[in-house]
Amino acid sequence: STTSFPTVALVGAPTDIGAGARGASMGPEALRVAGLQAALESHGLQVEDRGNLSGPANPWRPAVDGYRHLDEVVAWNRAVHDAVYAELTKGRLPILLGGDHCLAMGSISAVARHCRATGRKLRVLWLDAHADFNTSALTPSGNLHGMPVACLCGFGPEALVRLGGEGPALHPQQVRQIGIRSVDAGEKRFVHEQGLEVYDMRYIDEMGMRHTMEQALAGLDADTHLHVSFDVDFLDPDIAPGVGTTVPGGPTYREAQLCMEMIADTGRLASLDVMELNPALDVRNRTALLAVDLIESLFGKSTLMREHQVRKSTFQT
Ligand code: 6HN
Ligand code: MN
Ligand code: MN
Ligand code: MN
Repeated sequence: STTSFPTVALVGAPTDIGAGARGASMGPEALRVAGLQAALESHGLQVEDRGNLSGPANPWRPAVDGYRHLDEVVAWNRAVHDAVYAELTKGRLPILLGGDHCLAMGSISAVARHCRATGRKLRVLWLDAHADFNTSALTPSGNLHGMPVACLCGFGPEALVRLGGEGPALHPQQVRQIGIRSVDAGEKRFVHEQGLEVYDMRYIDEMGMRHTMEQALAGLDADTHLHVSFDVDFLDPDIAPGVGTTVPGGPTYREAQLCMEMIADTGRLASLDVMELNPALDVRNRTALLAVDLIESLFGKSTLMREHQVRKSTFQT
């Protein structure tokens, strides 16, 4: 039940420093306007809005040595790392309001550091149309929002790989990617080489979201910190147009709800990123409203399921 969640801390990171389109910098405010805090409170959660972090402006420059805006991306991720780590230390459940997906380097490096300090296991669910596993040699764009998973696993510039201290934050085996349908050619080879566990759209089409999530969530125990990194472009663009890098053929409304509900059912959610929402490309804030709806499910918004299960077991006995 929702009462088992710690106090939630909303941390806004209003930047599009790692993206290929401007506008994700307005994501945090769009999520607030869509009623995120009140929605969570309506399910009994305690929510504290920490406001927005600050960092360098977006200079909109071309790539240098395979990276766009590397210094600015480092500065933003240091701010995110420190803020998320501070919330975890206080026992809060941080929700990072992005901002583009490069900022997951800051949040997940903080989560990994917290897990090391407290002796907990870490599992990361990466909900995304993209694998975000490019390197400076593989990237077609130089945009660092296409590289966070690689950097977190140790493949990236030293300043980003070491955000959380010595050594990479993650081992590829701790990551489960769901909804993937756009991976660059070199990136695809690297994903296979590193052995990432990927549940792409073909897998979801053939096996269904229920089986997919059973696989992705298998093996979680009471000692596992579950981090969800939710790139809003995970969703089908028909229901979620407000993102910079739409890819057709994503999860439907019900598939996405089921995904969130099954995560909620584990009772292990301990930190969350909500990334890539781009209000400049949205239609009357509908993508933000949908994101809020899905986040409610992630925190156990009640459905008829419990009642249904009670009835089913009544019939079975
Ligand atoms: N995202 N693979 C493309 C690139 O430029 O590296 C797109 C990345 C999109 C990243 O949506 O978080
Ligand atoms: Mn903790
Ligand atoms: Mn992403
Ligand atoms: Mn994406």
